[in-house]
Amino acid sequence: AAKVPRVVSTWDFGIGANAAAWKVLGQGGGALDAVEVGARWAESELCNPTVGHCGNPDRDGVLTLDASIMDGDGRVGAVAAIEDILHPVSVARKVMEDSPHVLLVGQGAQQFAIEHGFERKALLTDSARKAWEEWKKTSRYEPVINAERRLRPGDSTNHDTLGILAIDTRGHMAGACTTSGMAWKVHGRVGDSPIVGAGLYVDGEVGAATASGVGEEMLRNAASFLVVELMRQGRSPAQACREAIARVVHKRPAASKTLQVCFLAMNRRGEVGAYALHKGFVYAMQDEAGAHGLTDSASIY
Ligand code: SD4
Repeated sequence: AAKVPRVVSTWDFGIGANAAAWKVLGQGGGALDAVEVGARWAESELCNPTVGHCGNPDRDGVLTLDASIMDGDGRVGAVAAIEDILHPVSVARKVMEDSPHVLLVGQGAQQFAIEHGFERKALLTDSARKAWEEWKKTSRYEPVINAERRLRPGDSTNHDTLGILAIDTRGHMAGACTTSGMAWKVHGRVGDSPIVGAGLYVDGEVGAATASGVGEEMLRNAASFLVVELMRQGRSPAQACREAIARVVHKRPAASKTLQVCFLAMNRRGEVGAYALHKGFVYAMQDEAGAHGLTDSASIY
């Protein structure tokens, strides 16, 4: 495994998440702490309608958050459809470390968070509420490809995920994923991000993968697990992501033309690759050479 620290994150806001994570990684800190710090940055420091506390709500006007965190040694924790808790990724870590479980949902997840010292706080912003009121006029659920790149509050954004993968100075890997899910989703809908192997998977002996885009496609294909298993069989991160995209297309060729799916992966040697269904997916990388800005992912369409 690489002993060179490196962190990669999805979308433009990955730059900020990496910078936060690097404060840990760059000083010899662990990958697990680094990805949590990076995801926390996205959950609270960032304010756009695509992730965390400024996220757009579901069709009933309720903001529900999904998050997961996974260590290269196989430990994992997640929360799904949690409401009014600012840092779902940290609740996910508590589930991993302070409970015998892997996944808590909804009310129970919120109760667990409060019992572990998290503050309950109404999160829906005024601009997200206004965007929802605007959306209700038509009430059409039509995910917009690459909505993550439109960063103005109130834009009709429809994807919402930060995925972050890291390797530390000891060659240890970890990943995290945090999201407000698809805007205007049905209340109770859970995406890929908190589901182990769908939106995130890490195996320290092989590598790590995370996903963004319309989560139903990742759920259908256990997609992040698929990417890691393909790397296990010898594919490079980019080849593994490409093959997983091909699987998505093979399963649902018509739907694949209108929705976005993106994979980002890093193997244990620190090599990074990505692939998307549609043009426009970008990711950010940071390591000892500095922040590398944004890299355009290859895509099928
Ligand atoms: C979901 N995969 O809940 C998330 C949304 C997303 O970029 O990734 N947006 O389906």
